[in-house]
Amino acid sequence: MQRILSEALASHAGRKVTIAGWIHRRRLLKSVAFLILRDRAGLAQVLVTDPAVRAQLELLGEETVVQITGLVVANAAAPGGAELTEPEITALSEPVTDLPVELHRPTLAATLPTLLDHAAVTLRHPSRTAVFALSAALVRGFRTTLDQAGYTEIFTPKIVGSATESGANVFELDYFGRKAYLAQSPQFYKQTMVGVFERVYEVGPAFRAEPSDTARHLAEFLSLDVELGFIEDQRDVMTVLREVLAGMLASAQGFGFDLPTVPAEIPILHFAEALKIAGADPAELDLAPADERALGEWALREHGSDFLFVEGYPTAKRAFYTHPEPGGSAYSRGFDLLFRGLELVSGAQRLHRHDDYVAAIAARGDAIEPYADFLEVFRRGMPPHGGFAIGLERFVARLVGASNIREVTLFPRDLHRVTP
Ligand code: AMO
Repeated sequence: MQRILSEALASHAGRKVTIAGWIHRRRLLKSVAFLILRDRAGLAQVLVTDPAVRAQLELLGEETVVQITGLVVANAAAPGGAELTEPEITALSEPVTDLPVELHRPTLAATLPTLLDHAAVTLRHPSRTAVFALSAALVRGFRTTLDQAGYTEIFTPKIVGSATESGANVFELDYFGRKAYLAQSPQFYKQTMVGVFERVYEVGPAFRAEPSDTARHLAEFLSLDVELGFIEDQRDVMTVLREVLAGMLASAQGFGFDLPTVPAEIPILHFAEALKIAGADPAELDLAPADERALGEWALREHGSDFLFVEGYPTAKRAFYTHPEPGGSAYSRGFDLLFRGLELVSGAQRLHRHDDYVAAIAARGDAIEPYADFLEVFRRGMPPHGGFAIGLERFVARLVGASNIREVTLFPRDLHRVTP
């Protein structure tokens, strides 16, 4: 018997078919019973009139995995406009304990710890599933946009020999008796690969030993990294980022979320102006979360935009590889993209000359030696280049209005959680 998906029922009216999935819900009425089956495509209604099948159904709990063969009949009141009748039900696997949540309710009523402790089950709820379908579509859009623009996808190691972002929040591990780290970012490798492919991207995990227990930090997140050569300055990178965001959102239509549009020109503020608008102390070297929120409101009010670029962050607060504004300026060619008042992306033009790296590292009082492998490529000819990294979970959390990044992460890792 041909097995079809729930969504295809209506197109098989009048035929005998088999569907398979989980018992989402049972409704045992006086004269008839309904079984709502859930598969990867959605829900299907099964009408039970035979007393023997009804007696069988009464013994099958929710989330039992079943295969059902029956006759498809058009029914405007059923999900998808058709239902399966005269069913023969085969149970393939029966749950052995009660469910931690009621999956058949339209909204999942559970605390965050319950959602996460039982993630493999709570993720079955259609509201949670939709979030991860959205994430996958965003990543697909990221890849497609960059593939079409001539970028090469790279896969770089996540066990690395040195920290890239800052020494403090790096996970150290014992690597055959030597010290190694979990990569905080593919930063060095993506820059290095500009020297090979000119334009590269990577989709991969990034690890941060984040001591901050906040609603927007994870110890492991998905970093969408881009790096490109032959740029004038950070503005070229920001243009690419705009295209990438538009491509991601275009690919994410159709999952039931109301998605924003990316303006043709995302407003840009210089860091110093941003501090003023946020009402922050002009001596500050970074934007606090409250400043970012105020700037998000400003961008929406003044420009009708959910997105805002802030460029020219002080060099002292950015990573050593960031290109400063020329002429002895204290500002850099580093930028952030704020989305609805939250930092979603960091990027910059990078240094590309060997001597500039040596000077920048020395100016920070750091030793050159740990960076020797990275610096080698800058002795061999590197074009002016820059790039950025988007935090996927932050993007999704803001898009779906989740108040905590953990809600949109399959199996979040944080200060307190390393299981399930
Ligand atoms: P940065 O450290 O700002 O930049 O990270 C880039 C983006 O990744 C996301 N992000 C996080 N998401 C969840 N939990 C975390 N702990 C976390 N930390 C960062 C944010 C952030 O904007 N190498 C540079 C990027 C570059 O210049 O190309 C970097 O890693 O959305």
